[in-house]
Amino acid sequence: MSSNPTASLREQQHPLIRQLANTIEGVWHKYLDLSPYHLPAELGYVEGRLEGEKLIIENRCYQTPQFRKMHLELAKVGNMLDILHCVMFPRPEYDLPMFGCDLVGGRGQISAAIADLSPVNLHRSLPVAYNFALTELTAINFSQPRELPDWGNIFSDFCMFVRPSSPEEETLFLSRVQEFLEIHCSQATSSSPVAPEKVASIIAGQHNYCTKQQQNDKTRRVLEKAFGQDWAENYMTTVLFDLPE
Ligand code: BLA
Repeated sequence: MSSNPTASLREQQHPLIRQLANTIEGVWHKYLDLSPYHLPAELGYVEGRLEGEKLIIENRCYQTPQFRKMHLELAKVGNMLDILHCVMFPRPEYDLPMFGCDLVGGRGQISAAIADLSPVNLHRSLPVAYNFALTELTAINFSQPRELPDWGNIFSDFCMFVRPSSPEEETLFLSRVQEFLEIHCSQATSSSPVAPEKVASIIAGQHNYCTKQQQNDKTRRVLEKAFGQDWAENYMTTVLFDLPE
């Protein structure tokens, strides 16, 4: 299921990033009917320089009947920084949460591992079936939980944000993300469009999600240092967190 035909940046990345990238694509291929999503031509594979090191970004992007854009990005700065970024943007006709995940590490240690299914409807509540399935998952106690930044009020109560402190915790994180994705993809494929009058509030919720994520200065700083301020702004608002129509 998760065999990966194309060689990829992940082969040179932290094992947790490689495993998570394979897991994400494995679940996507298993549950969903994927079509290509075309990113702006020049932004699929990008190289820049950061503090003398080469920054490489590799993007893969798909769409399905329920998701307007499913984006998996891998990035690497020499041997200093390894990044996995993934967001699944539902089409606004569906009351589905946003799946988001970010892994950031360097020199053999993942410093930030975050994953969530974030609600975007008017009440900022997850659909009942999600709540039920997520509540059923066994609780995990990570030894180094991390504090969300101010803009992080978009995330749900099920959000995991940790510094994994051992191979065991890395495996726990990986399997929990797989569980999130399996719940999400199976719920999504059996969901129906909402009444037309609800679409506007879902668009507004996705808009809020993207606007908050664009405030992540840590992401912006890495991109600005390698590619400049205008490029970083364009990339954050058209590739990472573009606003829904
Ligand atoms: C943190 N993101 C970070 C950090 C860096 C990046 C360097 C700091 C790591 C740390 O504090 O240990 C950098 N992340 C990037 C870059 C890209 C990226 C350059 O994705 C892309 C090219 N970020 C997301 C998504 C989520 C997210 C989808 O892209 C969540 C679903 C969250 N990243 C996130 C959060 C932090 C973070 C909450 C911590 C921010 C903070 O502590 O201020």
